[in-house]
Amino acid sequence: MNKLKWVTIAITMFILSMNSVMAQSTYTFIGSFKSLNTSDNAVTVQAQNGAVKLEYFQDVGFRVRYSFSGKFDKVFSYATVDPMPGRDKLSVDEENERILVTHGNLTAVVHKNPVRLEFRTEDGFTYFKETLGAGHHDGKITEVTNSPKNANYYGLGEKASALNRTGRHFEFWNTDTPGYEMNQDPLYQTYPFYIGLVNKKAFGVYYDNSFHSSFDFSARLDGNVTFASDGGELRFYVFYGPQASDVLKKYTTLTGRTQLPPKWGLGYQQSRWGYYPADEFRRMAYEFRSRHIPCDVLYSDIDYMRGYRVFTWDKSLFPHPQKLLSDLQDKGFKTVVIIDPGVKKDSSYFMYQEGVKNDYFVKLPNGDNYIGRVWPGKTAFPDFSNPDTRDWWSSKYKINMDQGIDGFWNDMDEPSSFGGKTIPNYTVFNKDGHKASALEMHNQYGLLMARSAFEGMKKADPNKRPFIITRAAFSGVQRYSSVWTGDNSAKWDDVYLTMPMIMGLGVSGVPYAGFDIGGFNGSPSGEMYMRFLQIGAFMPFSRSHTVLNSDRQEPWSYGQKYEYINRKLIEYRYQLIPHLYTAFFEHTQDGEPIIRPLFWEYQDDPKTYNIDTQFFFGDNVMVAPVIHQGKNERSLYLPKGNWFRITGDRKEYSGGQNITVPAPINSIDVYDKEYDTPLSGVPVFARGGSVVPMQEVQQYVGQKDIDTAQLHIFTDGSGSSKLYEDSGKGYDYRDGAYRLTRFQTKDLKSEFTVNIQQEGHYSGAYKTFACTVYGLKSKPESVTVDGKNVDYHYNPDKATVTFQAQSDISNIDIKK
Ligand code: MIG
Repeated sequence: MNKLKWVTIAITMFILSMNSVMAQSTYTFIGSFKSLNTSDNAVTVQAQNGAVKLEYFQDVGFRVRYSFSGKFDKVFSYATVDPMPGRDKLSVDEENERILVTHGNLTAVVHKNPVRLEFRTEDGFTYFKETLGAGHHDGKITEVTNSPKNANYYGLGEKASALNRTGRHFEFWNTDTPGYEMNQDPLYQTYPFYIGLVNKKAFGVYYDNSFHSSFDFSARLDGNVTFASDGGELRFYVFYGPQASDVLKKYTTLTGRTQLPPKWGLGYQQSRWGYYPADEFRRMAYEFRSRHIPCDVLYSDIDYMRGYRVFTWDKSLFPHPQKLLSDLQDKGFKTVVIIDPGVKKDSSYFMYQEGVKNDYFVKLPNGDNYIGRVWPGKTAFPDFSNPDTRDWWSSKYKINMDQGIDGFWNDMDEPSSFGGKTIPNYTVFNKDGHKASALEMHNQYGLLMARSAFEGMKKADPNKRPFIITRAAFSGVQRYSSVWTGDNSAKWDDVYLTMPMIMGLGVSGVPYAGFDIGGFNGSPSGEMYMRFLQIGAFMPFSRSHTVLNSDRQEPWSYGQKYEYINRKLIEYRYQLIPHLYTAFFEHTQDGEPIIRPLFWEYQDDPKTYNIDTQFFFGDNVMVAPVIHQGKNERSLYLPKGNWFRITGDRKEYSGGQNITVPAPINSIDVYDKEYDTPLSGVPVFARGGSVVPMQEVQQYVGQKDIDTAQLHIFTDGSGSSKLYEDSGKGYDYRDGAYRLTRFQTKDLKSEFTVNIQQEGHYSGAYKTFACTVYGLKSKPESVTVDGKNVDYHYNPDKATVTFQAQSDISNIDIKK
């Protein structure tokens, strides 16, 4: 090669590298079409300023990848399932101005000049359409798409604002935000997933990107939805409904679902920062049992550790942890301990020693371990994106589990570090061998710590269902953990926020969620605590928790009257456990949320699109709590159909209207045994045509063998309901040790029938169904079960019929 050629190459290289380091002054968009390449179940379009690749994943939808270099690396994602669903074949049709890429009845249209994508159904409904489309600027990426005038947006997880995201701007950067305010953003968790509702049809988009990012729903740029991220690939999945539940089913096929938790995890749970020493736990156990307030789990906050060293005990406060934990077990309590990621920098502490020796910690660019400051003082941070770190960390859970710990509570995993809030952006992570900075790994820290915890519990005892709860999270966390909404406050605003936050998580694929009942910061009044509990008793995760040095915050801390009401609420939760457990099961099947917004069930009714303070608790049961001080009633919207109030007076209402119902603060003053008035402070309704399975109260899950399910059967409507049963622990259900009962009701003029079908064989299943049928205005002519007349009791005041049946029946027929 001659000298000139070398010089030319050198100059070209120089100019090329200058180009990539020189800041661009404006965003560059993808530009116009150059060529089309179809191969290997993928369609790649090269454009002026980059390329776009389309693929279709089975039961998920289209994946879109943009590359501004024109090349595509192998995809690596912590959020999506591994292995990924298979890729389907696409049919491609190139025209002059556009390319049609079709899978089944969905088509991606690639317009050529400029290259812009549009997704539509066979019948011509465009649900997702690029306007400015895909652009980049110094590694930052953006995607601008059309937002029709009547569009409504949901999702993004635990945002502290109204459920409907339309007209708002949001950010994602997991942040420790103690005492957050209404509309404060960002909070602890990141879910770059939303559901759009246009012309009553739903679609969804998931941006598989963990950098600091933002979503703008027609706020900064009217008529558009903008996703922008500070880095990474512009890679997203587009899901089509038309039902919102179809969208979530597809999203959770991609990012996974929550498996059945141990059934005790559905029980009421009690926590506070400051339960110590050991005898305080014994006292709590005694209080719950002697007051007959059901409770399954007690929590230990950071106080149990020796100088906040994870996987240790402070022996001066907890001299015999094993003895304590077995005493608590004897009384039917499970114990969960908090785990913070920060490892105390202490050369005599085994976790620090092992971490330093084996390079398990997050590093500075010069290779030193990064040291921050959290509760233990100076701390190193495990790099959970290093597979060796995950292996090591997960092997430690056995230490606590062998002592009798049943579950783990991951905190400070944003990660939070005092002074500067989090660790620096330039810290270095392993990313399973790919190497990345905190810019990319920050938002996934909690996800990966939860994964380690999950794997740790599995390792220590493969037959135990893991119980993990985490504060920080990213899409996919539902595979490993439940979540709570961090440090809320004893404020009325926060009583309201509980509902849009938990519904926001549910529609974003995270069903197992809850909030600190009573509020973390500050001390609620008895009234406020009760109002929190009237919501919290219906949450998948139901736990009271509060800050160090606040007033006592147990269900009995507000005088006898409130203790009575609070006990009734917690008892009611336990009565509803068969229904709640069934909702958990449903999620495992299709990703359904447990707490559902009204629009979820009534997508055709736009009156439901902005309701933040009513929710479905599993199938068929709707809760409309009071969220204002001094209020004794609640106005609410009943969607079409018929509704039976099941707390308080048991009145029947017809839907499609707003109603106002009593919801007294001092419901106990009007105590009437027959109508359970202590519960009348919270309006709860069952849908006509549904079957709601309940059972007797127990003080903790599994306290006694219960052989009778109480089936509450509501007429004046037709519909389907389910009851799922298994042992509540272990994995026998995967080998068929479960029973799933499906109820189908039919309400005709002359008769009301329930068809019952069962699958699976579970030896511990209910033997008897104690049935109560509601809404029978006159005494029925006959009640038959599997064709045989049964003895029944008719109560004209309540318009109910009650009777007993075996649990393996297949038909109930009530001749009106
Ligand atoms: O810096 O462990 O959200 O539930 O009680 C505060 C003490 C650390 C924050 C958690 C809270 C927990 C508290 N933690």
